[in-house]
Amino acid sequence: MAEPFCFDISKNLFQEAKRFLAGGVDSPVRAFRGVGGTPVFLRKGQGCRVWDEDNNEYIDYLLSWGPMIAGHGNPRVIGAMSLAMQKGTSFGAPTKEETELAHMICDAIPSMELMRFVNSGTEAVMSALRLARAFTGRDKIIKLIGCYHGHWDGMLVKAGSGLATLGVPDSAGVPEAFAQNTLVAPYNDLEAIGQLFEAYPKDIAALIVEPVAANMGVVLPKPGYLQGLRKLTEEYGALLIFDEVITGFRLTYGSVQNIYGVKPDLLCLGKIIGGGMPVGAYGGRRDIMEMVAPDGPVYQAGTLSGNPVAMAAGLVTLRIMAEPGTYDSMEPKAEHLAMALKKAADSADVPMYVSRAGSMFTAFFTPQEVTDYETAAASNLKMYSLYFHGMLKRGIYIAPSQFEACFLSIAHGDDEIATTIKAARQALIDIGKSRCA
Ligand code: KE4
Repeated sequence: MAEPFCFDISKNLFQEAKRFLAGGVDSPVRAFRGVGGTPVFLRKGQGCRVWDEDNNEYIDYLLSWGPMIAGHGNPRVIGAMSLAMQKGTSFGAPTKEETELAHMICDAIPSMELMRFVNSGTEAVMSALRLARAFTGRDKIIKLIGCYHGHWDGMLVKAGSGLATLGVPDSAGVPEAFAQNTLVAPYNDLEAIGQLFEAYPKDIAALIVEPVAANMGVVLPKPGYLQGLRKLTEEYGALLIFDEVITGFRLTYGSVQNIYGVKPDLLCLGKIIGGGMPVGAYGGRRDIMEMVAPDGPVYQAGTLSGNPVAMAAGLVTLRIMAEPGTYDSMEPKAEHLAMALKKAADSADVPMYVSRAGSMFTAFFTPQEVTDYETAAASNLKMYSLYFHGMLKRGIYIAPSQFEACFLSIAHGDDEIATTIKAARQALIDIGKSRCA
């Protein structure tokens, strides 16, 4: 029997962190509030594995919330970053690497005619929304309940991710005036979107959507949903914005549009295109993007936007993912794992609905299909907490929230999948017993 995991050093580090960092963390969902307990402090990652400060080893399905699709410490990525660093880490001036990465992204995503790099997904979203308002001359934005688009004021309305985790549908500090310009509707409900457009036929600048949602857990668009959003936005003169900060280069080499055939007017990226470095991007129709300064009147700027080290990490990560067989190698592993989790839950008499899109998935602790935030929120969060800690103490690191996704990388091998399934079987048996107890 392996030694039980000890978390003493992480616990001490968390107490120290809370002296200087708000909540002891630099992003709320990391604080384990959604699952209880204290966060483990990670010190190293290699491939699909991470180690904490107590030297516990985990198979990592968080992958920094998605970016590490090429695995932690990928030697090709690290090598490119090292070379870039030796030449200078930031110039605040154009470099050819920005053009190279933008060219790769535009080649991979049909709707991406012109784009710009920023430093986070939040920046990408807030810039795209400012641009949409300028292009249409309208103020209102539609977002879907349970989708998360970063922490820009206008998007902190019935958001997903950490806000859903914290059970705080809105954020303090957001002026009512901001919230009034943000209209919300349930995901996967076209009728509700039609009603909003009928109510505000000439006021809506854009509808922003995670085309495959991942911030209420993974929730797939119903057949025809994205096509319906495209039709309604065109009919009423509003822009359609795909927030693909998570799905960009996650489900395929490019965008969800490459799978579903629906082209947005603007698209936001992040995470994978930075290969673990801070990068976001927004872009789309050239006639819209040409409104961005210095060509047009929409101002947006950033000291470290497109910095050489981040560009190097992104370039090599996309080159790796462009190689034949990368996405195909992850698909069967993800499918096998998702099916095995469901089978293990059924055997343990634990209610579970597993929702998967390519190499990302969520195990919802609910007997019903999850199609929107309401059905996601009906999950048994106590069971999820037991599952999270049951997996953690068996060396499997998953998202510390029911309302997030788990991710595979190209470094996850069959052995890791088998180990994960074995751990899940044991964790779910424990839950089954506790529920029966
Ligand atoms: P960032 O500003 O965190 O780089 O991106 C914001 C964002 C925008 N759009 C989507 C679809 C996103 O998922 C995100 C950020 N994702 C969360 C996890 N679901 C980041 C993790 C965190 O907040 O700590």
